[in-house]
Amino acid sequence: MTAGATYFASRALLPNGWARDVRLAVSPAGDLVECRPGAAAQGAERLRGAVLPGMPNLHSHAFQRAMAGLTERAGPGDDSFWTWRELMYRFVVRLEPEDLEAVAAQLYVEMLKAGYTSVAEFHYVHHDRDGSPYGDPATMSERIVAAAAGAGIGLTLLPVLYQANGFGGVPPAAGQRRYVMPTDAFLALFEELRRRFAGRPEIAVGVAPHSLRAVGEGSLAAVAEASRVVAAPIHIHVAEQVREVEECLAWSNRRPVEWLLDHQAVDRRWCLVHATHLSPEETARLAGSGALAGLCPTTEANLGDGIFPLPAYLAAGGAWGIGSDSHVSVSPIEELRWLEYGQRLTTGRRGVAAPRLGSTGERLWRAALAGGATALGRPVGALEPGHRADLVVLDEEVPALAGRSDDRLLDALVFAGNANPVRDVMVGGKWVVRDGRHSREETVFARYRAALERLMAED
Ligand code: NGQ
Ligand code: ZN
Repeated sequence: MTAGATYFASRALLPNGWARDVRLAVSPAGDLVECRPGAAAQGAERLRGAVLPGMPNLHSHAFQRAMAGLTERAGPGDDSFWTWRELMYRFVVRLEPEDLEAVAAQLYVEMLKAGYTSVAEFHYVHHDRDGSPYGDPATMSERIVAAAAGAGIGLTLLPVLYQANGFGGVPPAAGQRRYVMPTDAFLALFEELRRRFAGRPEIAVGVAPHSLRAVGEGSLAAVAEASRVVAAPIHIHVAEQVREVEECLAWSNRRPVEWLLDHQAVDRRWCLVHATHLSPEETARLAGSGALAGLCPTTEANLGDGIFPLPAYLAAGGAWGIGSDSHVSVSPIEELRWLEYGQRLTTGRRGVAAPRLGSTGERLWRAALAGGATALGRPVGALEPGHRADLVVLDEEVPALAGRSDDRLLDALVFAGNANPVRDVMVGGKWVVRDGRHSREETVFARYRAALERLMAED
């Protein structure tokens, strides 16, 4: 093991706000052991700009990065979430394990360069192209782990349970055959992944029942219980599209989030991805549950999902984080900007994310750090002893950040920039990005390009 290291930042965002002259000591295992403001620089490596905790990305389907931009051509009929999903299913059928690893590694390199230092991978492509299980049921999961380890990003692996093509147990469609698993096989996979990756500080394992459309009441209860006994995160897509709300009402007389809150002990271990369509009562109940709303603004815009009721949710004390989901954008800045802009466009107000005095950019960044860390179930998202040494050094030489001190800096970062101001990125005490370059970016990109050529040849 190497010795720990000590760094010095002239300014850094600590849990209580911006601090000056901060000494950050990192243990050999990659944990922060000291974060002391007003300290001396002596003997420490100077960081070359303002330091932020790295952002957790709470929702990713890595393979979808390879189809970003391919679904923007009009077909003969109306385009919607559901027609996009058809194209996505056709793309999934082509993916070999090495393609998944190549695409995920490229995506994770891009995430790191953009300031995400950890990701929750909502992983549902489990089986071979014809739908038969691989000899090792963790084959595809292993590729995700290899991609994350190769890129150097922290990972919360969320194997997905998928069983039906609609509420009430509609049988799965042909395009879903790579996802479908019996509950006992799924629980065995979850246990196996936990066993294989125990003791790896950069990896956590949780569970993800895909949605109330895809998982029935009994299976959902079994998965929730398995995660509860080991205190693992549990993520689920919910109420993303109006049609889903209508189908849930027809099936159960309840709206999706209402149904979930009525049937499960939803608490801060839970992340409800999207949760776009909420009644005022659901909004208040969800906020009060302590669960995270997993907001993915650029994907939600791209798919025409709708706008999350952020003002009422914040007023009720709700927690949230951000995810890049289908990866039409890979930038925490863009997710946060779109989150706020969607609200401004629909409410006619400004500063919606920061209803009290203060910096909107800082409120957005800090809320997403705290929510993301909870959703990932790992000690990340804060420059504080006991947390992973995941940090982002901003290049203060980019014009948008020039002359912007402390609480103006994050406003400039979120609302005023075009160039990516991320200069250096550390994950678990290791530098993965220096001067805007990832240490393995050429190799990773060469593999990605080869995978893309193969995938597009099948078009
Ligand atoms: C997914 N994506 O699992 O990739 C979904 C589409 C579905 C988003 N919901 C599939 N954005 O919801 O059935
Ligand atoms: Zn999703």
